[in-house]
Amino acid sequence: MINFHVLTLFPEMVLNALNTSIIGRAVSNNIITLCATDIRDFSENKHLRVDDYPYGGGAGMVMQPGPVYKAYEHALSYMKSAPRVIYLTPQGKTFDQNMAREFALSGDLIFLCGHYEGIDERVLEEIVTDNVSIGDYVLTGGELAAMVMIDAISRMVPGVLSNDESGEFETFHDNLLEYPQYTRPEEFHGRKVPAVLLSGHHANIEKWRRQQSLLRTKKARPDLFARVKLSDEDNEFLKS
Ligand code: 6GU
Repeated sequence: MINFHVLTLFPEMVLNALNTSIIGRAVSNNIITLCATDIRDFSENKHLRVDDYPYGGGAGMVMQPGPVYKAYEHALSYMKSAPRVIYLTPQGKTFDQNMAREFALSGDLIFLCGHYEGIDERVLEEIVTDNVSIGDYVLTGGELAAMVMIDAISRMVPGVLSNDESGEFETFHDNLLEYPQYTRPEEFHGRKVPAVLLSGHHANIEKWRRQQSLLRTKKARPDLFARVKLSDEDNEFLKS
């Protein structure tokens, strides 16, 4: 059981996207909960503004600390234990599968999504426990990053994936990328399914898949490949 609570200026964006497909099913089955609080509901002025000019000048606007703090307190009121508060920012630590596994062990998680040039530093100092980025590029806001994280974390929670969808042997296990998959028909646009997969010889199929994973990882992700634990048989194959 894990409770996700997103603090955002665009709650409908987050809820619409995540109440779909596998994550939506997990919400319906009460395996995870998903809430979004609109930071604008806690605006401190009559025009419902939540941003203002940066002290010291410069381009863009900065989100004010007050509405963010009040939205955080509102989210806290739904929670039992002290949650981790994740601020989505390109300045954060890069999200990966290990982080997804670790966050999946949490009870409650709050995701804070910024917009404009960012959020007043003082409220970040007060509430944020983890700064996380999803990669080296700049998004217009934290929402897509929060959605990426919630999807990846949720599928690590027991009961979210069915047996068919189970992620036991898949990309990033042992730092290997997945082998290629085929289904019917046996021939498509003149391309045949590799014969070994039709052979029914399970040991040979496993061996072929391992070899394909090794080749793919070496070619596409040398950084991951450097961390793969190679067996004697793997080394033998890679030499040939
Ligand atoms: Cl977490 N937020 C924003 N705004 N841009 C990003 C990001 C996060 N991660 C990569 N780019």
